[in-house]
Amino acid sequence: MKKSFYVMLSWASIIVLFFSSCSKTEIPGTSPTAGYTKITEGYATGAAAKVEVYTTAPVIYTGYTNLYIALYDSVSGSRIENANIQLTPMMDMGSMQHSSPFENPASAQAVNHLFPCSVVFLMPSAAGNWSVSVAVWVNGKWGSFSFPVTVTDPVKSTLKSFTALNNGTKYFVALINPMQPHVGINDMEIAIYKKESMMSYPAENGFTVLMEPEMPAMGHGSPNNVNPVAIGNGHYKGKVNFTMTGLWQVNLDFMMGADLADDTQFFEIEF
Ligand SMILES: [Cu+2]
Repeated sequence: MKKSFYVMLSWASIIVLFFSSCSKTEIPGTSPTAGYTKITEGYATGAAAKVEVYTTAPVIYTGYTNLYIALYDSVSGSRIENANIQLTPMMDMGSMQHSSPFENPASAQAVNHLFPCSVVFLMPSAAGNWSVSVAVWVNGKWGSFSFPVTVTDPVKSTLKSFTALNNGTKYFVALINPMQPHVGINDMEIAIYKKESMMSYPAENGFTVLMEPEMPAMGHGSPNNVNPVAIGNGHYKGKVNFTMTGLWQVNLDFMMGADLADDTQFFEIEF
């Protein structure tokens, strides 16, 4: 009886050790940033936090860019899983500065140890110098870390803009999906932002989007497309059907209520 009690006790301690070691170290091969590129790291000194910034690809292109922030306690080195993060993207063009659309992490709680956020870089670094400042609040302490970003124009633009016919306001439209297009039905996602000022680009949920893909070289379209509809935070989701490989032109019309805002924009997608 006594022996089995000690056996149980030792099993219990092994189980406790197993789980406590799991929470501190990551099992090799399951790193939350596996396949990502670390573009920079530094310290948000006042918050006693080390900041690492990751992207899904080594090159940052003009347009919608997912960023993943990892935070560590700068003393103990352990991960910080709860923090408020505020991004401030800025482009210095010499004679003037402007910001860009961005999305802070949706929650103060890390998702798989990371804080997902995004910046829509409006132009390539050839036109000026981009920087992103990351302000961090951890346990009531504040600090910030700023880093430069090199932005390159992609071969096929994933960022369009237009001045709306109905209200004269400038809007930016960023292509988010499909990024890996294939023959058949693809997820279609765009995000739309309003240029309120040089420093303010709020998400715009008020458009009705009509989408029509076509193959310009062959003069045909495709059936069974689903127009992107607003799902919040300026994002619009639908389905685009590519019936064959080649160059597709995805035409987009933007309506606001009964008014046409723009019918000149399209994304070229080639695969
Ligand atoms: Cu600029």
